[in-house]
Amino acid sequence: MTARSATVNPLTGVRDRSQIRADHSGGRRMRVASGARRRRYAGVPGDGGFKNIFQSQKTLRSTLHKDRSMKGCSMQRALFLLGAIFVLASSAAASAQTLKAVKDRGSLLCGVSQGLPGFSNPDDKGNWTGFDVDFCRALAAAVLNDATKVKFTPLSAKDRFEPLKTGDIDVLSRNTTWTLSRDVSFGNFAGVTYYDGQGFMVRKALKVNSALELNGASVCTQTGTTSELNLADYFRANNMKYEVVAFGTADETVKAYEAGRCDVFTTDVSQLYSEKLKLANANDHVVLPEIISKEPLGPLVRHGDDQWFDVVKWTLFAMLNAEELGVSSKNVDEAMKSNQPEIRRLLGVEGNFGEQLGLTKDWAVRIIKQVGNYGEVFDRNVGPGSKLGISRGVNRLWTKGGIQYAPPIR
Ligand SMILES: N[C@@H](CCC(=O)N[C@@H](CS)C(=O)NCC(=O)O)C(=O)O
Repeated sequence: MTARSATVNPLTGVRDRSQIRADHSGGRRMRVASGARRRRYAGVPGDGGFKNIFQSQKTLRSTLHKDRSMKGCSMQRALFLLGAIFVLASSAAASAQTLKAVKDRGSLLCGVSQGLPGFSNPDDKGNWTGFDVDFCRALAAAVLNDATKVKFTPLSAKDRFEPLKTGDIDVLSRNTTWTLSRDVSFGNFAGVTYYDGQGFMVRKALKVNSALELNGASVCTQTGTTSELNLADYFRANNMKYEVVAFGTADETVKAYEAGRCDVFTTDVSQLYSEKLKLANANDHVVLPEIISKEPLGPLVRHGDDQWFDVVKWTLFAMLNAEELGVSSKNVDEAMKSNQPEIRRLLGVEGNFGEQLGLTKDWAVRIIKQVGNYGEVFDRNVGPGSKLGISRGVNRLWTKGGIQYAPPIR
């Protein structure tokens, strides 16, 4: 294998993806797979799901059009169509009122993963904790003035999108990668809470130093994820053979890997670090240096509800802006007395920004006080001082060399 160059990816402290690309074009000897056995992938994870209301209305319009051209259209049919229009119109109205529904209910319904330490995991007392969990807590603090008023629904990768459509959850905060097809089919991504990338974990005993040495390996992964799709791309692009062993839940995937049913475990790198904590002998395993994809993870809301979309977006932006302005859970009361205009606007001392969102003046104060700014949430759950020990990398603020950047409050 060619010697790897030492450029380090700030995301994970390992080699940079762009460098991997450069290496590929730099004359690396490709393995040529003879008769590569490949699984065919039919489409995006969970694809073929539901249509949104806009699509349904288009279908309805074309139905109406055809109907008009039909002679002898019965009264019954006209009534049926009118009824259908009414149902569509009222479901559009319902989906546009999530903020009101959350306020009326007095709790937020938040979809999370089924158990991913550092991101969303119940503790010994059954309280949900983690980075994705804290985002929902921040949202509840902003809307309900109580970060504890959240009902968490654990969802598998494959089943995570449907509950958003049916209204069983108000927001999906579950290490979900923002992709074009998900954006079109499943809802609106409210931003990127965590910039991630996909990696590989292997047993140290295999003495593998690079993903490019994995020709012929069996790889464990979870169904309904971008990981499955990227895996196929990566091995194809590098002319390597592999066998995929896919499972419906993270626990099954990790157990299978630990039991030796596959040589490699692949998912987003943050999740590799998280799942590694579940292994009996974590030190016997190593995360390989390659990052094979972009995985911008963020919260997802239903299509057709701009007000709620704004509330979720600005909850994230408030946390980022607070960090940028040096406002934290520890000094927020003091910061209220600041004469810096940006701090005054963030904390509702000046302007009516909370009201514009359908909240109250002190919406951001509540987020910061009850949950913390972005940096506090990162450090507490996944940062170097936590069990996961992930360096901030590209998730540092843009003012600190990273790519986390929030629009201004004004
Ligand atoms: N970010 C990727 C992967 C997400 C994913 O579900 N990864 C698995 C990797 S183990 C996971 O987090 N499982 C946790 C669970 O099912 O609770 C995606 O959106 O498709």
